[in-house]
Amino acid sequence: MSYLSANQLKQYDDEGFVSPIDIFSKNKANEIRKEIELIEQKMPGELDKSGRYNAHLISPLLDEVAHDSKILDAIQSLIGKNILICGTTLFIKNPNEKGFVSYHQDAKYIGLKPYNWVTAWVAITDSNEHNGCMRMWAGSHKEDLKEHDQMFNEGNLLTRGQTVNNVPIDKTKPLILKAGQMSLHHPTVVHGSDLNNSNDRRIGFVIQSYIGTDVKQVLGKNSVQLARGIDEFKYHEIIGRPKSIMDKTDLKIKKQENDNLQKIFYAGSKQKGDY
Ligand SMILES: O=C(O)CCC(=O)C(=O)O
Repeated sequence: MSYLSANQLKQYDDEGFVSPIDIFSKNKANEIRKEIELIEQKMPGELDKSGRYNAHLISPLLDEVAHDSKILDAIQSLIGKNILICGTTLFIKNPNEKGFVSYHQDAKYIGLKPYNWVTAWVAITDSNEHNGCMRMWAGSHKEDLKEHDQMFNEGNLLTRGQTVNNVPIDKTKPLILKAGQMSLHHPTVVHGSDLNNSNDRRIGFVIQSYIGTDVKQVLGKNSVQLARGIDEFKYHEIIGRPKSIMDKTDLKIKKQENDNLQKIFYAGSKQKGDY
């Protein structure tokens, strides 16, 4: 039986996302926030810019989130029982900073094919319209990939400011989450987010993405962790899980993975007909 209800599955099919889904208590979300802030305090810069990717490789608590059985039950309802974790991203918007995310489709630049994958956005703090929650263009996942401009604009949290223009804002829906809830979104749904106008941080820990074992990386190389089931295709190298926080070897692995990821993101920009 599917972990997601018939209504939730319908929402994903019709709109390209499902939200909100209860996962953790507020206390657990706070504990996770403290672990993130401990790393920021002990290793300034480690989680900034390209360092915000794959923090689960140096944090046992974030690793635990990525392997959480409730999250995996929901993912299994969408992509099947053999599941790999192909990366994570911390989307942090601090108050008084100009952070936003331009409207884009993940499938445009992540290089994962076929689209048997899904992104889980786990709210570590509340996420709402005041502090810049994600907004989804409902139903846009049913159309082809769209043209994206590369804007490289100030404050844009996307590497190259990939932007779909002329998004009908009245057709977008805010994904309002309490700390400890998550949303799931489809690789081709158009989405973005506005500024954080609150006095606190907005933190999302994003498993980007959970992929079926049949999914290849066509723009470069990703290592993965087996989250559930068996990897009968073995398209990717398997990477270990952290035993302690900020372990030296794990820090090197994270750096290597993130260097590979930058190559994927920039390879995406050179594709013919792209951008
Ligand atoms: O956190 C945000 O505001 C945007 C996140 C995003 O684009 C994503 O998870 O794909």
